[in-house]
Amino acid sequence: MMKLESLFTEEKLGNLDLPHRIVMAPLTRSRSSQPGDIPNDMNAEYYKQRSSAALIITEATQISPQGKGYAFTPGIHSEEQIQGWKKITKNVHQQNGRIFMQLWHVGRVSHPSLQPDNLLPVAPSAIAVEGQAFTYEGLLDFETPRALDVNELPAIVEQYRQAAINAKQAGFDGVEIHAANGYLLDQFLKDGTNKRGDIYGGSIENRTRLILEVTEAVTDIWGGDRVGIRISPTGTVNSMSETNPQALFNYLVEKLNQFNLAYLHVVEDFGEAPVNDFDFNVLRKKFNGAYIANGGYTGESAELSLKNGQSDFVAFGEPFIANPDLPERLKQGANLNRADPETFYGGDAKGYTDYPSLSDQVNAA
Ligand code: 8OZ
Repeated sequence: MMKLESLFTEEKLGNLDLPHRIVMAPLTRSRSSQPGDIPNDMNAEYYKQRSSAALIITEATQISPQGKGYAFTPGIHSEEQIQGWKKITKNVHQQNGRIFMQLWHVGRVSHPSLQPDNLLPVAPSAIAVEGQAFTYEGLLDFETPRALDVNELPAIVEQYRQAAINAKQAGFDGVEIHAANGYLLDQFLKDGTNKRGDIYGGSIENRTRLILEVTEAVTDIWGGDRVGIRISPTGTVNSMSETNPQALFNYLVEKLNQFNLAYLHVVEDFGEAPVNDFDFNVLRKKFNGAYIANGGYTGESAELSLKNGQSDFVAFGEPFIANPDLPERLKQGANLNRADPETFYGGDAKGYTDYPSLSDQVNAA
């Protein structure tokens, strides 16, 4: 067995000292209290159990009612939600953990039944996602979204700014801007979804405009060293496509450097066919903060990535669902519990807070 030495060295992330390199990836679990999309005690227990991550990044959290696209996901736009999140940040801090909130606007990946006044979801251009939305009435076909007017974009930036303020009130250590996986900011970035003729569409400079405005607003609140951003340059989930991802993301990363962000979090693989000519290392070399790699890593492949200088941290998703004490398990070379996909989204404590840690297993034996 390979020794996972690099995984267990300390490293700075922004101005935070992290004890090792194993980050908990953002994971949608769809278990907030209704009505109101409010984080609850069960959610607080789930995050507490996972406090030994070098950094927890929360599940994607809607910045506004309009930013919601899935039933049961939590928000950060109401007082009740802020109070709910406080229980989570308190729990994680009591265990000496660190936690960033992931700020999310889904754009077109929503459904009128999830939107204020049952209005159409919004997007850069009126192009529908293929497939179905996860609503309170079950799976429903996506509809063609309404293209945002250029005059509405300052209010979108404002939604991010307010959510960043609310996250600070809720006691987070920082925030991650979700610009990956086909949601609003990714829809503006990529040319398959952005057909705009104004200053937010067309050239790479124009398509990166909204994300840079959002980053400016969020770093205004937090300072760059408490902000990260997540991107998925080659991702195609949610009907995404881009003609020239390398040029687009090279440019974006160069522009992001002005904000001195803590980290760039890159979804390198979402279980899709790899894009052979995309070079993630170019992004890593261009970026002036830490690089968090994500996408199907094991302890061993993460170790190799760190050792080869391809990343500074590695974010694990599924393994953290099933192994609340994942860092300790990797350190000991212990067996990993397997995650049950049936309980990923929605439901109760089953498949959520009932996965055992090593100490639970010893006590049960
Ligand atoms: C899985 C199911 C629902 C949402 C993402 C927020 O892909 C998500 C998500 C993932 O970033």
